[in-house]
Amino acid sequence: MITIYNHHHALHHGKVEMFRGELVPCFEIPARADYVLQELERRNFGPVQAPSEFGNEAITRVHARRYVDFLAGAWDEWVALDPANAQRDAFPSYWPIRTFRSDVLPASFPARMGLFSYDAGSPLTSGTWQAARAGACCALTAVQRVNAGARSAFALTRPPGHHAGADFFGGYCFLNNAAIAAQALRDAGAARVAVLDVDFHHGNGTQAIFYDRSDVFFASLHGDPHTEYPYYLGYADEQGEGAGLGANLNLPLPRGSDFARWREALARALAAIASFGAEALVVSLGVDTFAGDPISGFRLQSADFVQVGADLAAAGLPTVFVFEGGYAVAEVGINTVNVLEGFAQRG
Ligand code: SP5
Ligand code: ZN
Repeated sequence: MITIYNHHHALHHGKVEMFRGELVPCFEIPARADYVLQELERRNFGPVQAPSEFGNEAITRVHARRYVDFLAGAWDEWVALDPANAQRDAFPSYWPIRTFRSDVLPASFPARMGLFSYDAGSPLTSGTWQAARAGACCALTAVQRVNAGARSAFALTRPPGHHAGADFFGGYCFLNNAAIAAQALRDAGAARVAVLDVDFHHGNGTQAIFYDRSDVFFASLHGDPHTEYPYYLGYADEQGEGAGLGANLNLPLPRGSDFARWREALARALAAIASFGAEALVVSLGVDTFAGDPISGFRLQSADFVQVGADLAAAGLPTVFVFEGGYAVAEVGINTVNVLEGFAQRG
């Protein structure tokens, strides 16, 4: 399997995130992608290539232009507030929750920071835009490889993407790489595309982007939002709206779920994708379902990820893998490459 690797990922390097009144060290760190790359190379898994360049047009197919413009200039605006900010990660302090307006674009940078985000756990740093933009190019290049006939391709990038919506960041995510990939597959001629999100956390951004659309099916297996981040979306009764009704499937599972239980849900998601008639598949590949993950609550073992890959391959669809979460840094490479290897073996 071809890997498209984001050589610029480390330009995004948050120091801290807000957690229960404290700034704690970031979980989403550059070493995560380094470990995955190292493991790919150790197993001699396949070619690792650089992404091609793409303009912002493919990004604004799923993201609002005013959000993309905001991200591109955010770090400079943050430092312009106070030169000392150059040493600090940027965080929002205000959010336009219910009863506030979100149609007006405030001149104030901190006000826009809140308009375009939903949590205080996602530091924006000097190179966040460059890293996220290169990540979108990775996803688009992986799509190109699959469109050229490859059975599958893996976009190895960070920051992750599945929590980012059309016009907001959060959950360590800025540009929704999986959604960008799905849209690119549609634009290249696939009539129906499925996004399957196996990260521990619900892919609220991806769901929201495609919620009213009948051409992109979204299925997600994740920790029950009653108790797990992102809390406010990901419930089983969210089935899509308008033309998209029936094209959204959430399979929340209780904290502590083991692989047997998780795999039953995977089978349900894959059956739904098959009856939808998808011609191509995008997998939001988070491995924070691992038992040793420091911020998640499922109990998958490293060997289970090989079976996950084989189950995904059995769907028989051209497949673009996009790297998402997974914070047990020492095992993130093994677990991720186990999925890819299970897929490739089953072919
Ligand atoms: C892509 C992805 O997996 N994003 C996850 C974002 C989760 N953000 C909330 C994390 C809460 C951190 N909890 C720390 C617990 C320390 N014991
Ligand atoms: Zn996650």
